[in-house]
Amino acid sequence: MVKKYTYGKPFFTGAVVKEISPETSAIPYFSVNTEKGITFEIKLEDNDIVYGLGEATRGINKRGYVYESYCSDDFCHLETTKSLYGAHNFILIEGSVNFGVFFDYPTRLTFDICFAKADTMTIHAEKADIDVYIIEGNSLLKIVKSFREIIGKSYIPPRWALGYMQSRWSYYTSDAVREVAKNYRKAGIPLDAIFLDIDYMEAYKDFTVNKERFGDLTELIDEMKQEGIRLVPIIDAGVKIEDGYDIYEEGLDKGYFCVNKDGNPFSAGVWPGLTHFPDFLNEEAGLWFGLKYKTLTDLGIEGFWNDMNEPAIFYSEKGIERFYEKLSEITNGDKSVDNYNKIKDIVNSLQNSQEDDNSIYHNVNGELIKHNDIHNMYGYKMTECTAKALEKLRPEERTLLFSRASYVGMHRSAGIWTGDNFSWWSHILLELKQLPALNMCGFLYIGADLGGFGNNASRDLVLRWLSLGIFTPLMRNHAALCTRDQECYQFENTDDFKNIIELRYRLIPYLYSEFLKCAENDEMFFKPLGFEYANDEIARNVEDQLFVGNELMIAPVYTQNTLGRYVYLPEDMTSVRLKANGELEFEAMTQGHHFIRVPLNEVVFFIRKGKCIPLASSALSTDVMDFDALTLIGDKGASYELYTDDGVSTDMSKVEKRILEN
Ligand code: MIG
Repeated sequence: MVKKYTYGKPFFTGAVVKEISPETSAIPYFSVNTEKGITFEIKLEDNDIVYGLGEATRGINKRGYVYESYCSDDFCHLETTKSLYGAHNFILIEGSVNFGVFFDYPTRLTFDICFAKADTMTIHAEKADIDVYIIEGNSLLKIVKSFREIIGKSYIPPRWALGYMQSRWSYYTSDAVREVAKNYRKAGIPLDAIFLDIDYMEAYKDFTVNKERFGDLTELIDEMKQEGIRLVPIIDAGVKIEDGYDIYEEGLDKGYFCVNKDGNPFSAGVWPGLTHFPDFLNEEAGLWFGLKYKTLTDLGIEGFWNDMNEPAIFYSEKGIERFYEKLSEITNGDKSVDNYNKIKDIVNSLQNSQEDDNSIYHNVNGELIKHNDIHNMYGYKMTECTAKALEKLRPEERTLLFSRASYVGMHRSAGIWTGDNFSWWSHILLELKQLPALNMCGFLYIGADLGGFGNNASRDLVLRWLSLGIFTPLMRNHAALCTRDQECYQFENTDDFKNIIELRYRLIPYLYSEFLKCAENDEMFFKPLGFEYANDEIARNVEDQLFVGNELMIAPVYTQNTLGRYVYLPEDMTSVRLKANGELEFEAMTQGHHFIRVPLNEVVFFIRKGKCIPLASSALSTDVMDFDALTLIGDKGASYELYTDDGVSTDMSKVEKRILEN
């Protein structure tokens, strides 16, 4: 059951698609204070768990820290980071009370989850204009489902997007792309896509292609497609200011860019140089930008990733003017620490500054709206516009699309990747913890940069991360500029990588089928153990294992130089061990704690009691996989309901449902 409580005049975000009339009675559970903005407060018992917040740092249980929903380009996020790329204001409280709550509020929202006071959670917004939805139900899964029902169905990618994908900032030439494909094929490692980062463009201008380095892009796309490999180009939010560049000139002419208070387009420095930002809050402007993807779909492109759409800003034109003014206050030649600190502050004030977010304006149905009041909607609306345009450009087939910034509601249009992580062991575990929280908000097509984006990845880290990645719908290896190459073939004994990625391909019929079910029924693909075992005190405190779909449990290894790990089984299960030779070994295991040995080149996962899953044979790409020749593994006598289709059609009524008996 969902109830809505409206305070003030909330900005319409479109996150909730179901019409719900606001209650006139006071909100339950919370005390509300409207002295300064609005603050919701609730007392919690020691054993209550707070789930949610989507893409955030720290635990599956969010207790003990302060988080801020404010889409941020935080390329080096630590345990202390409060805001990441997405803003997902859904939380779920389990224990002495059981309910979900969604704060529909498009800009900075602070969640103090038992940090200032161990028994108190407070949620604070600067403006008392907010819609709050209270969702009740008799289990956590039902509460999530009720929430998902009001925010609308999740995006479904084409099936090939569940294949393994390789990315890099950047593959600079079409020959570099060919080289990646050749090396993967030579090593016999499956691959379904290669990503094009910003350097495929001409001077980082959206919807252009660099002629010297990618002059043969059309041929390249066809050649790769023959190999079963799709190319997926990046699109950035900022449009380069350059005379003669059609996107810039049209946007300027039509008034489609975000403006300063004076009505002139807002300018900021990003990769292309000085840019304007399309005003995605203005529907007409958004659709105009979205239809520009045609330049690339016309060449045969079937997937995109939208980046820099928090929006990320290196500096604004006004900001750099302020910078020079402040610099004049610095004493030339002064070697004091004071002066050093001043210089440092002035430089640091340039990037992603609050002052800039306060100076950008949007045109929403003819009304000027301050960016800071709707900040968390920018990437969401960019990607929604992209998706709407792609439906027009490629009406028959699903297009792969994912974004960096997001807000609840964007899950209907696309997936997300979790932004710039590092090649750190702690970021493997962070990914695991974000997955179920993202599912709660409807984001099903999700994954992190496998192997880590920043810093140099070691062979063992990539192997362990892939061993988690084979279970995430979005399975992409991506790395930053100036870091060690981390394509699988760069390391010794590529057969170990091949074996693990082949397991992914064998699992695709299951993963795809579970994905379709979750999208159809508003369910979670990744579940913390406590969602099924709320009365098992140990299960509800497990922070490093997940159910994947309804049949599997995973317990990835996320520490270096280890024999394996402890695993808690909330019920009897069958462990499945992928051996280095590709064979699967099964062992019946009893409920309770176990130490599981997991050599680097093996993967262990668990099939739940009374369940079985289908496996296919692996192939070099999903295009050449046989999705009909399936074998079942798991409990004898169990059955599995398989969802399957042609993998691309936008008509989801074509999905076939078939019962397989083991
Ligand atoms: O400022 O396009 O998160 O995946 O490789 C960096 C270059 C811009 C950030 C993205 C990352 C991408 C990079 N981009």
